[in-house]
Amino acid sequence: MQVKKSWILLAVIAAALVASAAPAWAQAVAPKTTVPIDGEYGRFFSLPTDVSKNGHRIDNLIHWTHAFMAVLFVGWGIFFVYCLMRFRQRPGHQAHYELVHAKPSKYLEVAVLIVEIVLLAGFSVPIWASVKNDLPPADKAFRVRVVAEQFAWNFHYPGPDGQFGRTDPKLVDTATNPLGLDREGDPHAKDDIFALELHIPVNQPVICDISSKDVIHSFFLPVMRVKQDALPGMRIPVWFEAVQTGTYEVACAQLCGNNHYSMRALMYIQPATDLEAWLREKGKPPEEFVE
Ligand SMILES: [Cu+2]
Repeated sequence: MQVKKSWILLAVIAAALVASAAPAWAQAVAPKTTVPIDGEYGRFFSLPTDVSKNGHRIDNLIHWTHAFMAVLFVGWGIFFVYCLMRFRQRPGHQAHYELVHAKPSKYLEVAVLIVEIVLLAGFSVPIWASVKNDLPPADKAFRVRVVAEQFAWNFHYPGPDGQFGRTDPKLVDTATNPLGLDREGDPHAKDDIFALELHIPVNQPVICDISSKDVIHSFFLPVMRVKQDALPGMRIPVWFEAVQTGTYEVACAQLCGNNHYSMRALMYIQPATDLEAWLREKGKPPEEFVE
């Protein structure tokens, strides 16, 4: 039985429409938190709100790549339909199988190749190098360790001494010491701060060192255009700079288990003074390190 082509086409268009509306729908039905989240999260074909210094460079790259792909898509689509009609089977026409040595198609393919090389070598690689590899100087950056686990984000701040204390997987206790901090053995660990929320300063570079306690997760800050896999046994730095205060979402972008959907945290972007006050409050009595 032959399914009508127009029905298949309709189904494809309907699926594309549903897929494009899915983020907005997911946001509408998502359980509301008591903390209101700022910004928009990509309705239809738009990108999420951008509150980072480098985000526009990533967005530009996404836009250029999509524009170029749209041109290719339309161009190849027209060519495809043209071929279907021009070379259809009909009486009096015989197919012949020799290669066509046409100049225009060669020029077109070279042009596509050049645009792709320019996109990759001229845009992607330099942006990747500066956004990803060139970390800001350590003395200028605010540093946090991010430890992923099924299904939560743990944040580790160095405390007033500015030094991260030693952690040991043997000391991990999900109820009292989720990071496995060696508070007895290492003096630097005594003042370290643990939280389930990410608090960062506005207008200052932030370096997050990403690791995982169990499986592979992915540290995702949509409004910062940051996405980095969290791998057990590795500590991978990512950096960004917020240009606006507010409350935003930290998500996990790697399907990491049954409750992956619930693996989220809040990110508070604050003026430096507010952040210091929060850290002071959080670091007060050692008994209250654990939430
Ligand atoms: Cu996860």
